Amino acid sequence: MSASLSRVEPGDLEKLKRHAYRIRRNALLMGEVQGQGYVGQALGVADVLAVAYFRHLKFRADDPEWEGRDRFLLSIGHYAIALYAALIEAGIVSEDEIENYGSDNSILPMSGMAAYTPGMEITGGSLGHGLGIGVGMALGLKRKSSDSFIYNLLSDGELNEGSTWEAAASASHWKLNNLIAIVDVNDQQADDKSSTVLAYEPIADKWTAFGWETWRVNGNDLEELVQAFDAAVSSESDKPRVIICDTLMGRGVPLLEARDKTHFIRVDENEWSLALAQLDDVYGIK
Ligand SMILES: Cc1ncc(C[n+]2csc(CCOP(=O)(O)OP(=O)(O)O)c2C)c(N)n1
Ligand SMILES: [Mg+2]
Repeated sequence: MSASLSRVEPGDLEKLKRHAYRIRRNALLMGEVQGQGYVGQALGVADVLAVAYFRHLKFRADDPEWEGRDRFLLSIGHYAIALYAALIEAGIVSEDEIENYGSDNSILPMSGMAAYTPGMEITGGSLGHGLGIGVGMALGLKRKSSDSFIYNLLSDGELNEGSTWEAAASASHWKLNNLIAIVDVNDQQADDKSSTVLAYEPIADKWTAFGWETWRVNGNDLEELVQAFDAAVSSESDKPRVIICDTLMGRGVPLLEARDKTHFIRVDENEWSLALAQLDDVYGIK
């Protein structure tokens, strides 16, 4: 962590913890509908989404295209289930949609598509493009004198893409201090551990060298996340900001945390109720 740390009230943490629990629960319920999916990512990134949506993002649940909103760009289209879980918790998408997840004509397709889902700002499944889109949007908002932020969630797998680094260089060139990148470092991608496929360390030094203000936190620790997000949002520098979040896939459900291959998981029918029960247990919910 760099920058001075803000004090986080225990009550705030309790509220965020509750949101993170419900985001995880929504993701498991959607996973159960299809019997499979990118549930491990949703569980891993739930704490990050809780802090982004319920501490910082400006949005209107009944008017997702409100011009004054902050934009949350999901560069990793396959993480759609994670964002849906947060959009449901935020009241932007109705809870009733859970049972339609991934079926034909659902507003919640398995890979995120902007035209289908309120609150889904971009279609991000072709990896490595979200940050470039974020740069364009951040530049556009600046030229309109908007005070909205662009948040851009990308993955460690996307650090393998040259386009991510072109966007990173452009963001500092254009002094896009309204752009906050969030990197989910779960050390996993489709083929293997990310660090085995292409070594990515030292990530923080790389972003700093590209002209970004940089924080690195345990992405499953709400207090650390709050401190980094607070610092990124309130910084007065003219640099773009990045919060690098080390997360654990499957976090909050021990049976999924223990899985070897977590990129796309299949869960036996009887295991979904066990997963939900384990989540309640971890959160001390009876
Ligand atoms: C440009 C592009 N190349 C390849 C893919 C295929 N693909 C889908 S997910 C994925 C893994 C990407 O890494 P990461 O997002 O870190 O995976 P996770 O953490 O979800 O396992 C790949 C290679 C893609 N969607 N887009
Ligand atoms: Mg990954």
